[in-house]
Amino acid sequence: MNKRALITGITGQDGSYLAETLLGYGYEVHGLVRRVALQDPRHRTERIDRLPGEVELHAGSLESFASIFSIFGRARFDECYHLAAQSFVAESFVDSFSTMNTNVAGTHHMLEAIRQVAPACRFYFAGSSEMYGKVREVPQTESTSFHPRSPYGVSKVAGFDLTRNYRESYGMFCCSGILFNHESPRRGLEFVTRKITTAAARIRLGLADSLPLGNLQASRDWGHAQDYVEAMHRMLQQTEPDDFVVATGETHTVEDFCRLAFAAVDLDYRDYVRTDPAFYRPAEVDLLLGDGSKARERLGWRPRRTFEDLVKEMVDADLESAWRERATSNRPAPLPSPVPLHGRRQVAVA
Ligand code: G4F
Repeated sequence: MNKRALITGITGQDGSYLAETLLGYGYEVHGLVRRVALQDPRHRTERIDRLPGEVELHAGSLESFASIFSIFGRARFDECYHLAAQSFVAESFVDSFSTMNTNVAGTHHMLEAIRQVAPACRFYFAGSSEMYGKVREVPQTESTSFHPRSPYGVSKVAGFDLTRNYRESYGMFCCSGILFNHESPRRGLEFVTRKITTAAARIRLGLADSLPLGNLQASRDWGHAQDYVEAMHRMLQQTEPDDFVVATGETHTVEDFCRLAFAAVDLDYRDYVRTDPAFYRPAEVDLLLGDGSKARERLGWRPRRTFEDLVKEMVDADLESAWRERATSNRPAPLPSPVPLHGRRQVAVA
C-alpha cells in the first residue's frame, strides 16, 4: 500500500518541492490550502500546477480547529508535514498577533487533531534557525539554546516546544527540523535572495535601475530548498522521533549574495545596491551558521548544491522571466552590452 501524506503549505516553495519528492516515492499526496487559494488558483497554486502526479487539495484554515479536525477525519494519513506559516520575519513585526495566531495556534490545532483522530500519523514541524536569534554559540546545533529576535522566531520556538511536548506526553511520532535559510527559484519575492536575483536580472535587461536593501552585513547559512525537503522526509522514516538541524555549514553575508548575483549578469552590485532604512528590522539576527552533523550521521543527509550553484540557478531563472517581461513591455529600454542571452536570440526581443 502506498503511503498517504498531508502537507500544509503545499503551495509554497517547500511544499511544492516536498510534494514532488513524495510523489516520486509513490506517495498519495494531499495538501491543506486556504479556501482563497482555491478561489484564485492562477496566482496561488502556480508552484503545484505542474507536479508529476495528482494531489488532493483540502480547503481549510489553520486558525480553525474544526476545519483541521475534519480533514483528519476524511482520510487516514501516515505522515503529516506541517509547513504552513506566516514565514516572513519582517511582516511578523508589522502584525505580530496574526503571526502568533497562525503559527502557534495553527501548530497546536494540527497536533491536537492528530492526537484525537490519528495518533499513529507521523508529524513533521518546520522549525527554523530564526529560533536561535541572538546566537549563544557558533555554529548552532540541536542543543544550542534559543533566543528569538522577532515575533516569528518566538512563534517558532512555541511550535517547537509544542511538538516536543506532544512527543513526550503522548508518545506521538513528532519531529522538528531546525532548517536554516533555504532558497530556490520558487522563493517568494519578498525574501532577500529572490529580491536580489530578480533585481539583478531586471537591471541587466533595462527593466529596473537600482536595488534598495536593508542590512547588508547579516550573515546566513543558505541552502537549496529542494535538498532540504529530502531531510524532512528522512526524519519521518527513522525508528525514533527526534529533532535535527538542517544546514550547509557555510555562512555568507547579504553583500556576498549581491556580489555573486550581480557578477552572474556581468554587473558590479556596488553600482546598483543602495541601503534604505525602511528595510532594517527592529531587532536583527546577525549571524546564522548551522552544524548539520547529526543529520549527516543519523539521516545520511547532506546538501547537494553549493552556494554558488544556488545563486546561479536563481539568477538564470530570473533572467528567463525578465526576458519574457521585456518581450511584452511597451517601451523596452536599450540593452546594455554584453547581455547574457542564455540561448536566446537577441533580435527576437529587440
Ligand atoms: O531573506 P530574509 O527575509 O530571511 P530571514 O529573515 O533570514 O528568514 C528566512 O529564513 C528563516 C530561517 O532562518 C525562516 F525561518 C524564515 O521563514 C525565512 O524563510 O532575510 C535575510 C537577511 C535578514 O538579516 C534581513 O535583515 O537579509 C536581511 N535583509 C537586508 N535587506 C533583507 C533586506 N531581507 C529582506 N527580506 N529584504 C531586504 O530588503
